[in-house]
Amino acid sequence: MAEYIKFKVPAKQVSETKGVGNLIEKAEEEGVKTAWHRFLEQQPQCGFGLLGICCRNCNMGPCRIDPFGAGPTKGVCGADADTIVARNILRMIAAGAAAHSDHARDIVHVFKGAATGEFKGYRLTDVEKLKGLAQILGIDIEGKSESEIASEVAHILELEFGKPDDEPLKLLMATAPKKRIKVWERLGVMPRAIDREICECMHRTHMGVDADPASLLLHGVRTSLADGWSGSMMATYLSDILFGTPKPIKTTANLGVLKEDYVNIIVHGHNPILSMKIAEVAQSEEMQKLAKKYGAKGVNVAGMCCTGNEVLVRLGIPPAGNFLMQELAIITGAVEAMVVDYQCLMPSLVDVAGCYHTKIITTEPKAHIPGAVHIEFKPEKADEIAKEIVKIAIENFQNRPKERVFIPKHKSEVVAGFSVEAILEALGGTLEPLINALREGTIKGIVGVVGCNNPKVKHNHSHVTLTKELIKRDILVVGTGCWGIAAAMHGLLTPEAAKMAGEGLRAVCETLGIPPCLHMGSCVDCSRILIVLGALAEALGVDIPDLPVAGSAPEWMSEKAVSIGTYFVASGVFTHLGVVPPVLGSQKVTRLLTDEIEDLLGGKFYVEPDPVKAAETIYNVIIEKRKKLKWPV
Ligand code: XCC
Ligand code: SF4
Repeated sequence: MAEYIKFKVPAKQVSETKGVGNLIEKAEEEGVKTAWHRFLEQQPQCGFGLLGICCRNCNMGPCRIDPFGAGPTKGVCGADADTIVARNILRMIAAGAAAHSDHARDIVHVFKGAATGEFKGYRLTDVEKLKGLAQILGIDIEGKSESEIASEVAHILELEFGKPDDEPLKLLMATAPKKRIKVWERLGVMPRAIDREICECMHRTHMGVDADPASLLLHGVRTSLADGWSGSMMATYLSDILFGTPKPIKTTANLGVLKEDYVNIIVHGHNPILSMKIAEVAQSEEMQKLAKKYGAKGVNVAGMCCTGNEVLVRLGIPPAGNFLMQELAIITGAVEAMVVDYQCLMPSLVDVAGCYHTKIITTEPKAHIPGAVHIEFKPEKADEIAKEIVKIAIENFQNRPKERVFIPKHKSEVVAGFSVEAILEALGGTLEPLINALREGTIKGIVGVVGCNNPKVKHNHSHVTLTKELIKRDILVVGTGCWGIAAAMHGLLTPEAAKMAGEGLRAVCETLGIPPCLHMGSCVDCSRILIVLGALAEALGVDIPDLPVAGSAPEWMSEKAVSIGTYFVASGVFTHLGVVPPVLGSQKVTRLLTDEIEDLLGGKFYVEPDPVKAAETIYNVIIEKRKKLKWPV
């Protein structure tokens, strides 16, 4: 249904990415609203919310603190701005950690079923990685079958969620550097069980429990550590074992990957369990034939957001866009089905799809969208269900409004799939060449750039600008999530992009034949960045805060990003945020997060919306770290 569009979007100015502006214009002509339109309708956004000083945690409220000090300074219960801001942030961390880790839980379930042979559609693909994981978890693998080893691994990992004792998380103990573990032990923030820490966040923030901002934030640290070093880590490990550890793979990215004469299916969400199947089934001869019967040349699968990254790094499925482009893909008029699992799915997809022929297919019992077709995915019937979904898409091809199809032609070449294993292989099997390049200063440092899009920021502008500014300064950029897709669409993920890098980084990239920006996968794959950091620190005999590294989330929006940012900081990383988090209502919390936390954990947050300034500061931080290591600057 066409809608009245109250505010027009300055289409050519809201994005750095080619094709986006054209589709926003098309949307307006056709009476379709996008996130940018709704963002304008939301202006001005609530000042209390932006500052983090509204509380709805009990029904004496909602309570708001007057940021100017003239009105109320406390809620009905007496909670002040510090308590309220800290509690709100803790709840964001809890939600983010829950999203990542619940995703991990689903993967463990399938992994276990693959191990026992119960889920016939899945198998253990990377057995080397399975054995490696078993060994670091302390499992004796001598004489055991793959299935036995996997079952034991699954048993330990299942317990990570809810084991009843106070022992630290096993996967964290197996993967985090010893020096870090000591720091966390001293602070009393070693996580015990993933669900428990998340549950405790909810308990502490309930009316009348924890009122001390420092204590609240430290629990946030603990919860985020459970996410990074166990929940997300587990999702990465097990996805690699099930579907293969990513290796460099070539494809293209941007809306131009949609094909006019083909049935286009977009997989969107986060979990690879279904998206990998859809990609596999869609490419089968049977489905390609069926598509021809319906007048198409075949079936084309494209990705969106992180499930898009999962199939990109393993199968070379081209991403059609990142977070803010999900509606635009439908607005092309050329998408027969968008198959979603969970996280980062705008409920508006159904409204937009209503103006075209696209079917939005939800598949997860925990993620329904009113108006979507719901086909519940069950791993025991993976192939059947994937087939059913692909068929629906194919049959929908005949309903495509041909006269309204417009696919922007733009797409860029991409090499993605840099797992830690792939990076090691590119380096010739050891970290030594990278360490030497860092030590000599050929590469000045490494920055992990991750995270979303946010209409508060010019779409992809901060991702791309910050990245270019960093590589120009001989800083190797690694990253995940929607950053990865932004970098892909802007040509930063090709070996040729080395031309945009400083002399030193350029030489290293050219010798190794790698891009100056390495796409490591989806958001849960930020765990791969942790592994790299840990390995570098251990190899150099230092702790992570000593390394010339930093993190950045230039356009973040999701609560998962808050959890990621926090575990980066807790792991000792200087972490830049390009969008202001809702903490400014409390000077105390702001100071804790952007300053004092560094004394405790070695990392801290740094907030700067301007990507050029941010790059400059990050560079300076890296130079300081180099000086402390007595490395040339
Ligand atoms: Fe953010 Fe994580 Fe979502 Fe993209 S998909 S919008 S969380 S970057 Ni992972
Ligand atoms: Fe208000 Fe306190 Fe209730 Fe929050 S917990 S809504 S501040 S009374």
